[in-house]
Amino acid sequence: MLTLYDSSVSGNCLKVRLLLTKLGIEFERVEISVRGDREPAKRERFLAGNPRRKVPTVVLEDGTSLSESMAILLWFGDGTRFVPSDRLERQRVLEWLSFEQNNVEPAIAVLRHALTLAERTPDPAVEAFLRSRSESVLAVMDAWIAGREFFVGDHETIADIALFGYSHLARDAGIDLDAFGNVVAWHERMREQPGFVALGS
Ligand SMILES: N[C@@H](CCC(=O)N[C@@H](CS)C(=O)NCC(=O)O)C(=O)O
Repeated sequence: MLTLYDSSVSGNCLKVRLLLTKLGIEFERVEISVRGDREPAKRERFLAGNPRRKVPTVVLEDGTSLSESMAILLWFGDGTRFVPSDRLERQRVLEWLSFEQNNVEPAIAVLRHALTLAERTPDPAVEAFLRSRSESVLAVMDAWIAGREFFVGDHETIADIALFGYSHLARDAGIDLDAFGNVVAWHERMREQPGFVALGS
């Protein structure tokens, strides 16, 4: 069975749990604290096969380790309904995966972490900058998803799973998510999709 080095508070890990669950792939979860080294022995085992030192990390049955949520989504999603075979649709999926890593995650995930998980409160200027960045990325998403059911094509893909990971946690980052009604409606649609799992479950 696969092992997923996981964190129940991480949107990056949720992305991987969502896809594995939707694909019916069984996995064993090993919870790694993202707040510090509370269980040194477990952390040592995790770090031994993990050069990037981050969760999520998946270890396959043969010991091969996979990291970076986007790359893991592609690894398991390729050849399934979650990654389009059409070249242009695949391109669109990759564009949204890059957007998520370059824009959504560095704004919403970092602000959420600073406000809810970090030991020190952020500098007000940094907080204001991250809030403004978060609102900008949500505005981009809101404009794209208006009049669409999903980010690419007519059904859920790994682009939706990736973007859901942190955008649905924007309220934890103190963002008024209701200002982005199309995104909120898409979040509801995502919760209705087969195999949905919530953060913390
Ligand atoms: N770009 C990576 C980011 C991974 C990442 O930052 N993971 C965080 C949890 S969300 C982590 O491992 N934090 C613990 C640490 O840095 O020690 C991905 O998408 O998987």
